[in-house]
Parts: sequence; structure tokens; C-alpha cells
Amino acid sequence: MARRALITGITGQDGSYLAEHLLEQGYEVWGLARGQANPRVSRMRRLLSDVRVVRGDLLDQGSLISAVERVQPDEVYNLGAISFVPMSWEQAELTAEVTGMGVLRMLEAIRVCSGVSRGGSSGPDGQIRFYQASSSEMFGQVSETPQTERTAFHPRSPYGVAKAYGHFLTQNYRESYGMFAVSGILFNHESPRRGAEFVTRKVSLGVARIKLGLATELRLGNLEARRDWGFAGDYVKAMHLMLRAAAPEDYVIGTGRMKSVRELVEAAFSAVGLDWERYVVTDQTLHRPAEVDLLCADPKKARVQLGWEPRVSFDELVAMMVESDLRLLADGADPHDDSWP
Ligand code: NAP
Ligand code: G4F
Repeated sequence: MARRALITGITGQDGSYLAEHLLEQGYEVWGLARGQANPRVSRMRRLLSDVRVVRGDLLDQGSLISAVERVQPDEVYNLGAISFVPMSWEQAELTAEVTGMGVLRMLEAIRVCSGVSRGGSSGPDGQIRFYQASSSEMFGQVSETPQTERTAFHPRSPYGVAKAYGHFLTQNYRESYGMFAVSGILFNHESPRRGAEFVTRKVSLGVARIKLGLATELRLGNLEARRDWGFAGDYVKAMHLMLRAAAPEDYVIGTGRMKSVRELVEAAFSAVGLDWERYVVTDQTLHRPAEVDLLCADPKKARVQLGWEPRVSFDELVAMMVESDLRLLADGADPHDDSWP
């Protein structure tokens, strides 16, 4: 019988790539979707017609219990979150509820539905395996570079704090109840399906608009921040490998290479033969109350234990995103609502 996966955050970037990957592996894939008329559900259904949808919300414990009871999953991937860091200062309580407490509600739904009590559960094969989408934002003001599974957390945003809560809680349910519950500490990963609010997509869309004569400038915040950027399609494979591993462990997932926002901008403009300095305007209002200056993964454990390695390079990723946005805009699509290549 096919394995069954339940994915929260199915309408997001990672949910779409993970669903594609699991369908290719022969899984029956269910996506948890919220809202009575969420337009992102229709967008997801157009791309992924084989995904089955179950209604639920990370703010609503009962809905998660009902979803787990209905789907009877072998694996649950908790990707749902308020994931945009600046929004977490504006709506800190909502971020804590969805990104932090949502993890507790999902773990409780699994615990209650599997009848797991303290001191261990019925054994590894009867268990629902749980993946938590932890984030390199938990490292925040980093104490060492590169960051490993053992690097201390010093989150710099309400989002990072909420993710740290979810991370420790996942570890705690593993230790308290013997659950197969793991966290992937993923560094920034991007794609043509990335939300337009994140810097890589903002840049690829901005470059495409300028190239097509639809805009004359691109306003950005801190150009000196450095990130370890990879391709989302590579990273979802690591999530799956973590849940198929022999033992439940946490892993850092990234490329091990850092680039600045300035280098990102240079690469994106040069992909269409333009000089970025003629178009980019820096805007103080886009700077953050507390910045994470540099994030760089040490993904050695994932390479050695899971056999996972990123395939798409930074330059390939930037070119892929710019080309995709050029096509999208040339076709007249509006990247803010209905456009997933
Ligand atoms: P994304 O595109 O922003 O997707 C977020 C998803 O969360 C959407 O499907 C959204 O659904 C869902 N969601 C929001 N509020 C919800 C609620 N109350 N109940 C249920 N679902 C809710 O994020 P992503 O880039 O795919 O990232 C996936 C996960 O990985 C997130 O947890 C993120 O924090 C984490 N992460 C991402 C990165 C990265 O670089 N991409 C790195 C590290 C960790 P709606 O359509 O209903 O809004
Ligand atoms: O693309 P960003 O908004 O991503 P950020 O804050 O690193 O968060 C992403 O990655 C995390 C993993 O580390 C995830 F957990 C999280 O969910 C999300 O997916 O910003 C990247 C950098 C920041 O330093 C920001 O200050 O780009 C800088 N930046 C400069 N100008 C900008 C802009 N970011 C945005 N969004 N918009 C700008 O105009």
C-alpha cells in the first residue's frame, strides 16, 4: 500500500515541491489548507491535481485532530507558518500562535490520534513520523560560522523565537513520548515559486520588470546581509530523507556557501545584461529592527548520514528565477496572485 503523507503549508513554496517529490515516490499526498475560499488552494490544485485537500488550521486544535484522524498519515510534514520575518514584528502574537504554538497543536494531534503516552509509544513502524520545518533564523546573531546542529541559538526576530520554540518542542516530544519527530534546520531556499515578498524573488521580479520596461528602479533594504541560498527543489528531498532515516535526528540543510544581497543583485542584473547600480535604490525603511548579518550552513551531517547534497548552484538558481519571471511577465501574469510556473 502507498505511504500516506500529510503536509501543512501545502499552498506555500516548499509544500508544492515536497508534494511533487512525494507523488513521484508513489505516496498518497494530502495537503492541509485553511480558509473557506483560499485562492492559493486553487493555484496549488492547478499545479498538483493529485494532491488531496483536507481543511484545517494550525490555530485550531480540533481541526488538526480531525485531519489526522481522516488522513491516517504515515508521515506529517509541518511546513505551515507565518514565514516572512518582517511580518513577525508587526504581528508577533499571531506569529507565536501559528509558527510556534502550531507545532504544539500538530504534535498533540499526532500524539492523541496515535494513543501515545509518556514513556514511549507502540514502536517505530506503527508510528506517525513528524517533520518540523525549523530555520537557520534560530541561529540569529551567530556564535560561530558555519553553523552546525550543535551551534547555540540566538534568534533576532519574533519569527526566530517562535521557530526555536517549535524546534525544542519537537525534540521534547521525541524524548518524552518516543515519537519519531525530527527538525530540519533549513537555510534560505528559493525558487520561481518563492513568495514575492522575499528578497530573491523581489529581485528576480524587479529585474524582469526593468528588463521589460515595466519599471525603472528596484528599492531594497540591507545589501550587506549574507545568506546561504539554495534551491527549494533540492531541500524538500532532505525533508523526506530525514523521515525515512533509521533513527530520528535533526539536520542542518544548506549549501555551505554565503552570498550577500549585493552579490545577489549583481548576479540577477548581469543575467539580463544590465548594470545593477543604475537601478537599485536603497531604502532605510526596508531595514529590520534587528538584522541577522550572516548565515552559513555546515551540512556535513546530512551529507554523511543522509547522502544529501544540493545540486543547483547560486548562479543557476538566480538565472532560473530571472528567466522564469521574464516569461511570467511577458505572458501578462500577476505574480501576486495566480502565478506558479
Ligand atoms: P511559505 O511559502 O510562506 O508558505 C507558508 C505556508 O504556511 C502557506 O502554505 C500558508 O498557507 C501556511 N499557513 C500560514 N498560516 C497558516 C495557518 N494558520 N494554518 C495552516 N497553514 C498556514 O513558506 P515556505 O518558504 O514554503 O517555507 C515552508 C516552511 O519552512 C515554513 O515553516 C518556513 O518558516 C520554513 N522555512 C523556510 C525557509 C525558506 O528559506 N523557504 C527556510 C527555513 C525554514 P496559506 O496559503 O493559507 O497562507
Ligand atoms: O528574503 P528574506 O526576507 O529572508 P530571511 O529573512 O532570511 O528569511 C527567510 O529565510 C529564513 C531562513 O533563514 C526562513 F526561516 C524564513 O521563513 C524566510 O524564508 O531576507 C533575506 C535578507 C535579509 O537580511 C534582509 O534584510 O535580505 C535582506 N533584504 C535586503 N533588502 C531584504 C530586502 N529582504 C526583503 N525581504 N526585502 C528587501 O527589500
